[in-house]
Amino acid sequence: MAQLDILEFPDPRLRKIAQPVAAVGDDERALAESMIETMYAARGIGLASTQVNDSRRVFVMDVSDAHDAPLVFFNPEILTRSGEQVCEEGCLSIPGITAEVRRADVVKVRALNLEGVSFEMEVDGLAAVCIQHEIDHLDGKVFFDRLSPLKKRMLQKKYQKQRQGASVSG
Ligand code: K2U
Ligand code: ZN
Repeated sequence: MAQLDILEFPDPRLRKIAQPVAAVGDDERALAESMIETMYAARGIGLASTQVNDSRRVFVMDVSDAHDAPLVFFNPEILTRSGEQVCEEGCLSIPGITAEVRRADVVKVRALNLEGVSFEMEVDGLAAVCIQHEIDHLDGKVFFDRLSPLKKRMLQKKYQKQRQGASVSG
């Protein structure tokens, strides 16, 4: 499989809303495999198709300690969410910036797996954060959007300065 380019904020393509797949075929499985390879290469624990400029609605995740248990979620839907947690989040599309984000602590999600079979999973903690973070990407959102207007403005300025510094130093 191939490593894919990850779009970086403020690329407008990160604002596209991913569309459900009609079926999980060989092309969809190849996309998922490439996303898993790209996620590991970028040292991520999640990656959404929007971040690699693909409109099919899928994300991959691996929150295992050994980074050897990738999961694939086509057409994911959050069925229930409960509780609350605050997690320091980063994003492969917004490198170098982190912020505390408030999200549900427990989520139950339904999706199609690599064989196109529907499954449900209830998770908490970091897995729950990751699932919510990735589904936000599929809906054209980034974690900045979940911050207060002041915090969002501050971090966007910090990120822009960081990118300008990087482009000057080459
Ligand atoms: O979608 C992405 O950009 C990958 C995200 C997923 C994620 C964000 C916040 C919290 C959990 C998952 C990350 O960049 S993956 C990097 C990472 C690694 C370990 C812990 C948290 C984030
Ligand atoms: Zn992200």
